[in-house]
Order: sequence, then C-alpha cells, then structure tokens
Amino acid sequence: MSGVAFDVASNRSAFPALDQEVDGHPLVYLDNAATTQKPRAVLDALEGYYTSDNANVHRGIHELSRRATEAYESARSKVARWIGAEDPTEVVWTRGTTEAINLVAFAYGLDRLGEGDEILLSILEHHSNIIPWQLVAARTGARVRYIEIDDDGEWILEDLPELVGKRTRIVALNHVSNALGTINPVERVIGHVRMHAPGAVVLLDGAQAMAHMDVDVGELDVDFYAFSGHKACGPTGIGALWGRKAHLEAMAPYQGGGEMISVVERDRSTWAAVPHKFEAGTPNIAGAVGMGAAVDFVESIGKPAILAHERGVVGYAIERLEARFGDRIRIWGPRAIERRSGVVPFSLDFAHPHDIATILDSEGVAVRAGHHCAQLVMKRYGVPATARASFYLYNTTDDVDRLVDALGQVENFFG
Ligand code: C6P
Repeated sequence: MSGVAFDVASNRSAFPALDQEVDGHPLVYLDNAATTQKPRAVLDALEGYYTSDNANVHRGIHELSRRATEAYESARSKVARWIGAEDPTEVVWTRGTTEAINLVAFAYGLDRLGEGDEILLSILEHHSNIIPWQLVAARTGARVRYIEIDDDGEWILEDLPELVGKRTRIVALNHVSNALGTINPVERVIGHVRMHAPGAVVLLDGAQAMAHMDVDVGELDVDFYAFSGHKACGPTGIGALWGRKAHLEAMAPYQGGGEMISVVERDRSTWAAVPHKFEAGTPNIAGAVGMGAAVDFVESIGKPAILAHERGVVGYAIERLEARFGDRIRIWGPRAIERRSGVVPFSLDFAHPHDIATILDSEGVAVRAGHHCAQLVMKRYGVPATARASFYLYNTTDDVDRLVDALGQVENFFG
C-alpha cells in the first residue's frame, strides 16, 4: 500500500513536537535514528485508548477489556501484515529491539548452543546485537565471530566461506547500520548461510530498517526479525519480535508470570500458546495501540517514497558538507547514496563530536554524538565517537542548510 504524493510540508505539520523553538531557534530535529518524533495520529490513538478503552487484556469479561484486547490484537495483526507475516501469532510484542534480541538469545540460544558452536555477528552491530550473544556464549561455551567492515562501512563478504560452516548455529545481523547508515546486503549473507550452514537460524535486527524500507520476512528468508516502534513513529517501550512459528513453539518461555501459562501446578506448569507464552505480565497495551496507528501513518505515506525523499536530503547534505568543509570533514559510511539510509555520521578535524553536538544544540539543531552503541565500529576507524545527523520523512534541505550554518558556528569557535 503506497501513499499519496509525498508532501514534506504536510508530513512535517503532522508532528507537533517539530513546531517549537530551542534556544530561540526553530527546532531542526536530526536525531531520527535515535528515535523519530510522533505524529498526531499516534498521540491521538494513545489518548483515545486511555480515554475510553483502558482495561487489561485477555482477562476481564467486560466491555472495556474486550475493547482493549481487540485493539491490542488488531495492532498485532497490523504489524504482522506490515512485515509480510501471514500469521499474527508469530509476532511477539516486546519493549523494543533490545528485548526482542535478548528473547531469542536466552529463549533460543541458551538451550541450543554448546561448546564450540558459533554465533556469527558483524562488527557493525549495535551493542543490543552483541552483548546478549556474548552473555549466552559465556554460559554455553559458544564462540562469537564477526564479519569485518571495509573503509566504506561495507561488510567484507569475501570472508564468509571462512566464517560460515558446520559450527555456525546463529547468525544475527543488522539490516541497516545505526552507526554508519549502511544498508547491509543481508540477502547475500542469508543465501550463503542457507547453503553452507543449513542448521543455522538467522536473526535480523531491523531497528534502523523498519521506518525506511519495505520489510518482508518471507522474502528475506529469516528466522527472526526484531524492531522497535519508537524508531518508526510509534511510542517508546513497544516493539516486536517476529519468529517462525516452529521456532517460537519449540522455545522455552523467556519470562514467567501471568498471561503466559496454561495450567499451573505446584511443581510444574504448562504454557499458553505463542505468542502469549512470551508475553508475561500486563503488556504495553497503549504502546501496541500506538504502534498500530504508527503503521497506518507510515503506510499512508509509503516507505519507498520515504526512502526516496531521505536519499534526496542525504545526498544534498553530503554535497553541502563536503563543499563547505572540504578535507576537514570525514563523512563515514558508504559513498554510494543508494547504499545508505538517512544516517550521516561525520567527524570534523577541528572539534570533538560532543562539542559539535553541544554547539549545534545551542543553534536549535539536534544531532547525536558518541559511539552510538557501536564501539566496535569506532575501534575499527580509530575514533572515540562521531557526530551523527539522521534524517526522516519531515526533514528538508532547509534543515541541511541550518545544519551547515550551525557547523559554521562550531568552526568559528574551534577552527
Ligand atoms: N539505536 C541510536 O541512536 P532499542 O533501544 O531497543 O529501541 O533499539 C536498540 C537498537 C538496536 N539495533 C540498532 C541497529 C539500533 O540502532 C538500536 C538503537 C539508537 O542509534 C539508540 S543507541
């Protein structure tokens, strides 16, 4: 389902938080890879839920509980359709990408990995897709291995024959990098894994893909797909894990509590069917409802149009930054515009990334600075941190001009 003609001004007006001043300057929000702003439709859905339907799900035999359950489950179905999943029961609500990956690491990995088994990651991963595997490897004797990256932030796939083999049990990779913006060639890796390590399961971290690219878990041929709602116009504290039904059914519960059981005895219990087996306790019902509204909103615009718009703005940003700062700026990540998402990480040779972000903030321009929870990437390039501007469906070339002007202030100060 693709949207009507892309209209950035109308996109922008849908996001109340964009309409404010910071330090006397109109806000330019360029921290979308950390979290996107929320459209009015999502805020209304949250308010509407709490105003008229608020109740616990799957429990009360009363009107409000019925409505809450219906809203919660229909948002699940919406998310399932959004990622090309035929069966909504394959979608487990989580707090976000981090919890989704931990769920697989602990409910799948811990019981299945042993001494000498291998988990394949890349050094381009967010810490959320490294630490859970290190924790599980330490408990099971499995070994974590990494795909390296080249100077342009692309995976070095020539190493795959050496990295993928009989011992590979789990392959966990990001679909799009948060630190460099690389759209990773996941299809090529998955094809290689299916051929050379047929017993391995593949998990994709879709945190940076979901808001920008059409995702079809069937076409991708993955076993698990994880993403966060808040990076795709949805509320914080909600996300999802999609998993193949057979895996989810074979996995032990991740957490115990209400809602995830079938029958409880003194010494043993049985579990509810998936996905409820993995949703112990009162879930984030409002978050799920807000996520459903976010899916509708993003789909009303259409991800191909969003990505095309981002490419235009990112291309303009790279051109302007390089023209203005020449060899004093280093823009990280792939050179080819079609190889990157809306993320533009950069370093200036005259200022530390944190100083850059602080001065930009005083000019009303919000960017992120730091290691972006990707310390292996920083180590690879020998830098402690980078500054990162990340663009979305409401950013314009005017925002880029404001960024470049504000960086001029950084130059005045430090240059
Ligand atoms: N990246 C960024 O500024 P959570 O926190 O669970 O919603 O998402 C974690 C996560 C996992 N994988 C990738 C690729 C990510 O980008 C993120 C979150 C933010 O880049 C916060 S560090």
